Amino acid sequence: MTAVQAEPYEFTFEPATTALLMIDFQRDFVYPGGFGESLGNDTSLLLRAVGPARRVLEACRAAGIFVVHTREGHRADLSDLTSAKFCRGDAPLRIGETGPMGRLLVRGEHGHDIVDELRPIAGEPVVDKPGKGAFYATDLAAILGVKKVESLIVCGVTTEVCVHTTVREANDRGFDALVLSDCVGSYFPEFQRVGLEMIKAQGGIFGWVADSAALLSAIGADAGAPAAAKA
Ligand code: TIU
Repeated sequence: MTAVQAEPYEFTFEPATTALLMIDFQRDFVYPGGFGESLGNDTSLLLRAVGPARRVLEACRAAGIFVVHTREGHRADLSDLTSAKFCRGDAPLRIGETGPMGRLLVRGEHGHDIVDELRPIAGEPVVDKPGKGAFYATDLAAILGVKKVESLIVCGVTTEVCVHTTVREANDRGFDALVLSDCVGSYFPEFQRVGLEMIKAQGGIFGWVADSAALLSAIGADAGAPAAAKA
């Protein structure tokens, strides 16, 4: 068992039955010109999570921990986009409309894909999800089941939307989830703070929270080491 200093108390996991879940690190959320900015947000707040998440990704790969990535988005014909989702907000550009990185949140478009720094490698499934939660209308549960995963280490964006929804769903499905505070990001500093508080409150009502340094130290990686050069 590996033990991580976490809140509200130590998080223990068996690396062989653990997955690193990288949620929605897509250009559409993290960079200007995408879906996130079209909703009126400052994307630089999300970019801060990419460096720490990259160190965790590389350390988990080196430790042999299974990695799964998710992407939020829709079919090109938008047949899986509900009006309940399409109509949210007062955005100048909506899902499916064309911005500088292609059609917003549409699969196959440049903006829909994962940022270069965190690009998946062979053996790391990418789960395309039409909703906020990663279990809704996806095969994520099947993939984790085949690998006999019991514990999740979670990085991603945004903290209070797709990360929260997914971690709540994971808890209901019986997974223990550790959320890494500096590897998740919100467009709203207040939501980042409160979102993390909510996970670990009430004795860890639906998860644990630690920073990436605590995880890296637990798996024997050096938190201070620079991330390896881009492939
Ligand atoms: N808007 C926002 O905060 N998030 C999303 O729309 N999706 C995800 O969190 N991935």
